[in-house]
Amino acid sequence: MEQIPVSLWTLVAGIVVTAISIWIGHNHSLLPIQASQQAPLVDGFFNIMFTIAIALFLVVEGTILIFLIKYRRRRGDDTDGVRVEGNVPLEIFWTAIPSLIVLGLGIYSVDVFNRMGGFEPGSHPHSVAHVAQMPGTAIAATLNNTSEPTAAPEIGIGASPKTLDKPADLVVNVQGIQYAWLFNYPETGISSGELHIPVGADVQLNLSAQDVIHSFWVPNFRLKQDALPGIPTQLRFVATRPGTYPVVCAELCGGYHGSMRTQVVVHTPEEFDSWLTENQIAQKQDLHQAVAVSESPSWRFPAMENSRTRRANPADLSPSEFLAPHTHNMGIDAATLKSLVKSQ
Ligand SMILES: [Cu+2]
Repeated sequence: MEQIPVSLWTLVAGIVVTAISIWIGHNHSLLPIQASQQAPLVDGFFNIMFTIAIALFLVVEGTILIFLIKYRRRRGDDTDGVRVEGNVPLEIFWTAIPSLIVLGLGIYSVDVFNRMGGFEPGSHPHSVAHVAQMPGTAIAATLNNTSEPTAAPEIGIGASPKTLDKPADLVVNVQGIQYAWLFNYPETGISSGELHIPVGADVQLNLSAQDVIHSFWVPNFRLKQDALPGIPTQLRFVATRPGTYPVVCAELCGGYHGSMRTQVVVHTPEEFDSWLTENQIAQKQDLHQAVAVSESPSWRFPAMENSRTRRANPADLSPSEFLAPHTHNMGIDAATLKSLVKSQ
C-alpha cells in the first residue's frame, strides 16, 4: 500500500469516478419515455448535469469517508490536529472548475433552447383557414368563444431552426379553464377535452386561459408552457411516438388544480384521420340536438361531448358534485361528503 504513490491512486480514483458517473448519467430511469422531437435535447442536457452531479457526489462523499477512516482518532492520541492555513492554488482550482462547468452548461442550455424553438415564437405569421365546411361548425366555434389568431403568438416555444419558414401542419387552440383543458381544431371545428394529434406532424398549440394562469405540461414531450389570461402563448412540437400521454396543469390554479389533467393521444396518421371524421360527424349530430334543447348545460360546452361521457363544466358544479366521482374510491359516501363540504 505505502509504495503506491498518491498521484497514481488519484488517477485510478478519477477514472473510476468518471466511468461510474457517465454510466449512471446515461442509464438512469428517472425520466418518462421520450415522445417528442424536443425530448432527446432536454434529456441530453439533463443527463450531462446528472453525470456531473454524480461525479461531485462521489468525490465529496468519497473523500469524507476516506478521511473518516484514515484520519480517525487513534486510541491514546490526545494531541491537537495539524494546523492548516489554507492553500491558494487549491482555492483557485476549485473556483475555476465549477465556473467552467456552469459556463459550459449555460452555453449548452442556450443551444438546446434554440433547437427546441425557444428563440423563434411568432417568427412567421400563420393564417388559419377557419371557414367552416359544415353549417354547424361556424356557430360552434363562436359559442366556444375561441379566439382565432392570425399570427402565431410571440411567447412560448415556436418554430425550430428546421421549421422556421414553414407553417405548422396542424394548429390547435388550447384553452385552460378552472379546471379543464379545452382543445379546439379551427380547421375542422372539432372541440375536445383531450388533445389528439398525428405522429410526426408539426403541431402548433395556441394557448389561452379564461380565468387564471394555467400551465400546459406534457412530461413525455419534455415541454411546458404557461397559458395566460389575455396574453396568447404558443407551443410548437413534433410528437415522435404513438401512444397516450398525460397532460398536467403545472401552475397552482385553484382548489381543484390537482384534478386539472387530461391526455394527449398521439395517433398514426390513418388513426388521426378517422378520429377527425368520427368527431366531425358526432359533433354535427350533437349540435343539432343542442339547438333543440338550447338551455341544456352540455350546450355550453360541446367540447366535453366528444368523449361521449356527458361531463358538465367543472366550474358549474358544487364542490360535492365535483368530488362525488373521486370519493367513490376513498370509501366516503355521498351523505358524508355533503356534510364535510358544508362544514367548511
Ligand atoms: Cu390549471
